[in-house]
Amino acid sequence: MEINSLWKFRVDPEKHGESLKWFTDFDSDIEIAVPGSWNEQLEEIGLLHYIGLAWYSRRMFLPAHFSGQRIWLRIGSADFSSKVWVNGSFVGTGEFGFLPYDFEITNFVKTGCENLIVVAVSNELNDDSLPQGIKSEDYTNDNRIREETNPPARFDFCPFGGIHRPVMAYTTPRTYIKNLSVDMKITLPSTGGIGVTAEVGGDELCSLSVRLLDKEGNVVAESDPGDSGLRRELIVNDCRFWSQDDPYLYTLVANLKSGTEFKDEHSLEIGVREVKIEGDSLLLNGKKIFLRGYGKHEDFSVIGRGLFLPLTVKDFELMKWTNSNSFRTSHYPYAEEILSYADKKGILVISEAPAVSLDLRYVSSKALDNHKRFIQSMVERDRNHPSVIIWSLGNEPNIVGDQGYYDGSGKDYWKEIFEFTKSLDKSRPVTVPNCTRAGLDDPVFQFSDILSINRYYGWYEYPGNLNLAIAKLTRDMEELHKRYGKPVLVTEFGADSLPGVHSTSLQMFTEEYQMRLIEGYIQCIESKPYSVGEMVWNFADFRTPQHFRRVVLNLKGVFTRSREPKLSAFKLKELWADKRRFS
Ligand code: GCB
Repeated sequence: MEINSLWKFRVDPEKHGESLKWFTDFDSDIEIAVPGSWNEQLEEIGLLHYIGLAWYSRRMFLPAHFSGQRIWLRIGSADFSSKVWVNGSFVGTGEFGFLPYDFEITNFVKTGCENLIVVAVSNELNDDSLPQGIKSEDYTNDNRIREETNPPARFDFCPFGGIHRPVMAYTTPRTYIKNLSVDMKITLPSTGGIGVTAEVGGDELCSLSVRLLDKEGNVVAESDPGDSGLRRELIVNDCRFWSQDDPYLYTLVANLKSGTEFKDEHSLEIGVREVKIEGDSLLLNGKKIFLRGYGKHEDFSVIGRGLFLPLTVKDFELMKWTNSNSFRTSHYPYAEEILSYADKKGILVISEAPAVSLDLRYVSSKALDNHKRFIQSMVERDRNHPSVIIWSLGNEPNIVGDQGYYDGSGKDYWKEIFEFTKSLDKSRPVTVPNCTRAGLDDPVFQFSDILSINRYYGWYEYPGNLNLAIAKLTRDMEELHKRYGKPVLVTEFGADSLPGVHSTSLQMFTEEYQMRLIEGYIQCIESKPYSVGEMVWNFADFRTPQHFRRVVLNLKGVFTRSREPKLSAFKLKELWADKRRFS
């Protein structure tokens, strides 16, 4: 049962709501739509740049037939943290943004009547949070006052606040399937090996059985009914592998029993596929692939970072229209609905943890622990999506160019993060995009399976000079590959452009300049045998904190914020139609 639409809303800049017991409800005439950010919806009451606490409340009617089962409340995401009360009782905390939280509320609710949900959401960040926060004083202390943004942020996207993904109430049986984790191994030409492990909630001893259905509903493989335990393995002969050209999904049905008694059943769409790095190549089902795509954001006018499915449909159509095959969820995990859509549409995804511009000088053991726990939840949430082919564990560490980063602290930090991720999932390559300022000695390269670089030659460095830009890009790529001997992926490159501004000669901010820079980069990247992809920054213009470098939006979109194509979109469509390099 979705609990979206309009919620009562009240900001709490003084943070006195808890002592005033607002969790038992509060007075307010203001309403806000969920999912959606408060920033643009409620700009007129002063919330465009608001950083702080805000309270949401809503009554939900729970039908009588919910009784006798476990009742859950799920918040798809509330950024960047939240606390939840039901009928005045505290039920839990959503520690991280961008990820869902499920709270069991069985003992706090009554069925057949209305129940009160109150959520306090904060978009404040600090040194230990993910993403890491920054204060105005930090800029002053570092002598970087010209870099200060308003609101202060370590990253170049709006720190939208609010409940951003759907809120739901649902039931499970007392003994239930808590989690299903699917792993696979393929044998060419057409055998699929699928492993399924279930985690069970409740105290009964259970066993799992699974069956796999094709699109027509035929059972193509099933587990042996005599087996016990919570792990099952299936072999699928003549398996139709999932790929970007044929995103075929099977339905996996998992059934839980205690003795002979049925307990729970769950179904999941899965794609059978395998991702590998071999030498300088990225392989999907043993075949070389090359990523042609974008860095994106969850960002749109008015709704902010809120999930808006019409936009998801439109964006995927536009990605296909430009002949792209992939995107990176810069700089945080996107809504599950978007990943499921990528599974269906055959779009390849790099899913990213929100460790953006991590400043190791301020990192404590708590921050490291938070980073690891975030990755664990992200992997648990997204590991069954065939579209997710690479994990990105952060973006552009050491953007401040701190020397201490190279003397061990950066290396120790990233070693632990990479090893931890590999211990959770060995089936996907892992990477962290590096920035120019951190340079080619960045410790992330030692641990990454793919060397990812974000480069802005021709924009922040060597502005307006495309020849020099391409020469510098070439030098970085060659040197990187020589030093580390791994495939190279250019995860970001681009230029701002103001739609409708044109010039016959090279001139920054024109549509032509953006187009020619993108074209030059693509020609260079695609000429290197060790490169495995290019992702243009950005798919669409997006809102970002105030700074003299930005005219309200970051304008590096190939599409405007409302999704009209700029010249570069037509150029990409043409360049990416050419598949010769990969046939
Ligand atoms: C970057 C960041 C991205 C920014 C981009 C830019 O390197 O990864 O978050 O938006 O540069 O446009 O400056």
